[in-house]
Amino acid sequence: SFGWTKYYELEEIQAWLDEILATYPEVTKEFIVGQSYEGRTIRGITISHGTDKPGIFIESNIHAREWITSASATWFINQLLTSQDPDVRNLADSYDWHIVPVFNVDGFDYSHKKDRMWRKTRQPHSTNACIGADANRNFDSYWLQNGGSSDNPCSETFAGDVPNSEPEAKALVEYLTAHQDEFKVYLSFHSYGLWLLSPYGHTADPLEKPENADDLLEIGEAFTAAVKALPYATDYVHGPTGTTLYVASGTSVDWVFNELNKEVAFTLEFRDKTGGSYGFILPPVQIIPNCEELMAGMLALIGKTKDLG
Ligand code: 0X9
Ligand code: ZN
Repeated sequence: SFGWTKYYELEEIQAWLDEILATYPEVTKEFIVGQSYEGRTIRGITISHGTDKPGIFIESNIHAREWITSASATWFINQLLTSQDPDVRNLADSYDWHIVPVFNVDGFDYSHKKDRMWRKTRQPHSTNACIGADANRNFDSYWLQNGGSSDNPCSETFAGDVPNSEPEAKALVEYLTAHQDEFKVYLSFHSYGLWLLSPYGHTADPLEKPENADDLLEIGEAFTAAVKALPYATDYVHGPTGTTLYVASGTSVDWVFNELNKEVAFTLEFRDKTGGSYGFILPPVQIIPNCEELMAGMLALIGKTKDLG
């Protein structure tokens, strides 16, 4: 049976999702973001205990090899449905959750079956043998500008020939545009490095910052303190993407923040730690500790977001 002591293939995650939807028909509902290049369905689950609660959208595993992200997303879904912890129950009951555990379905499958270190999508290029684009550079916000993304199809950060060239990105843009009133917080799960990154990602100029930059810092502070307070004492680093990590334009988070005008949007970079010996190949024994950190951080992030109004 499904659990969090190993990583699962796409088919197994999909089967688990079916099981969850069948077990909790009152509070869960499937949604379909669209189809991948290879024709797989990009599926999501909504969890809501009531109607018209503030919405939180979680996109996970946009980068294929970042398996800890979908392992954590499925764990998080399970917690929202089964936890008896009053804080978690409150989190589950007070918000409408929209969660896509595996966004880059083609790449994820390929990373399991052919190349563990695959990152991009799987759409071939018309004039070059290299396959796929970095879906997290393919969105139409400062697309291919300011560095951190590439016009070379063989690069790991290839932005695509045009914005939304990847069917997956295009599908997400259309889905989020149509459903933009249903969420106010957007989170993108990645690994690795233990970062909590806020907009902007398209600039490293510290003077260029969002209007609510101070709020985002406060939220980041709350998240990192909550994670640090766990027995693992793990140090996340938070801050604006461009000045904290690196410039990366055309990301989903920046598109949601800039184009859909959402005030709270973060990239989470889970375990391994920066400079860690495992990197993307995080040992399964670390899945649960990572998930515990996610929950502690999430409670703080959402709590602080609510305080700020
Ligand atoms: O480069 C990325 O896409 C992310 N790091 S990863 O190692 N998982 O590939 C960071 C994305 C930064 N986010 C924003 N620009 N908002
Ligand atoms: Zn990533």
